[in-house]
Amino acid sequence: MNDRKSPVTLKIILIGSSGVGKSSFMNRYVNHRFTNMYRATIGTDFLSRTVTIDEDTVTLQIWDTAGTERFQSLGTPLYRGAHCCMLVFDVTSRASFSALVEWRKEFLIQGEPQDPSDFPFIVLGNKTDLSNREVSGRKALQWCEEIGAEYFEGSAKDDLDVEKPFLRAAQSGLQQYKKHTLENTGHFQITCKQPRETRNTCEC
Ligand SMILES: Nc1nc2c(ncn2[C@@H]2O[C@H](COP(=O)(O)OP(=O)(O)OP(=O)(O)O)[C@@H](O)[C@H]2O)c(=O)[nH]1
Ligand SMILES: [Mg+2]
Repeated sequence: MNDRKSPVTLKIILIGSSGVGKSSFMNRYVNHRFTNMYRATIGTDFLSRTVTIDEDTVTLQIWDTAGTERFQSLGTPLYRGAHCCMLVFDVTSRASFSALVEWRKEFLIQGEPQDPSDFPFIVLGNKTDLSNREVSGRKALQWCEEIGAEYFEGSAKDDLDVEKPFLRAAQSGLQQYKKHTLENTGHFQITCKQPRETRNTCEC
C-alpha cells in the first residue's frame, strides 16, 4: 500500500476564554480576513487548510470552539481525537492567560489523549498589536516551559505571525498522528521495514 495516496487529516483544536480571538485567528489563517466586529461563537465549527510538511501533504481541520462557559459541555466529544491543542489567550488580559490552566486541564480530562504527558500543546498569545499588554512574553514562556508547551504570539488583526503557530501545530500533530494512529492500525509494524521516522511515506 502506498500511504502517499491517502491524505492525512489532522484535527487541531482552538480553546481559550471568550473574546481572546480564536475565531479571528483561524479566519485570518484560513480565509485571510479580519473583522473588528465581535460575534461570539456558538457551539463549534471547523475550517480546513492544506499544508505541506517536508514531503507530507496534510489537511488541517481547525476546530474553533466557544469560549463562553455555557457551551463548554460540548467539550467531551469535541476534544476527542485531536492531534494538537492550541491554548489561546489575549496578551492584554491577565485573566485569559490564567484561565489556560483550567482549559488545559479540561482538555486532558475530556479529550483523553492516548499519552497525556506527550500530547502537543501550543500556547498562543493574540492581540500583540495592542499597547495595553498585561502578559509579557517572558511570563508566557515560563509557563510553557513548565508544562512542556511551545509558545507563539501574534495578531490576527495585523496579520502578524499567524502562520507560524499553525505550521508548528501541523508538525506536532503529524508526529502524534504517526506515533499513535499508524501504530494502532498495526499496518506499518507488520509490513514496513523502514526506520520509524520514514514509515509514513514508504512504498512497501
Ligand atoms: N486588536 C485586536 N483585536 C482582535 C484581534 N483578534 C481578535 N480581535 C477582536 O477581539 C474580539 C473577539 O474576537 P473573536 O475572534 O470573536 O474571539 P473568540 O475567542 O472567538 O470568542 P468566542 O467565540 O466568544 O470564544 C473581536 O472584536 C475581534 O475583532 C487582534 O489580533 N487584535
Ligand atoms: Mg469565536
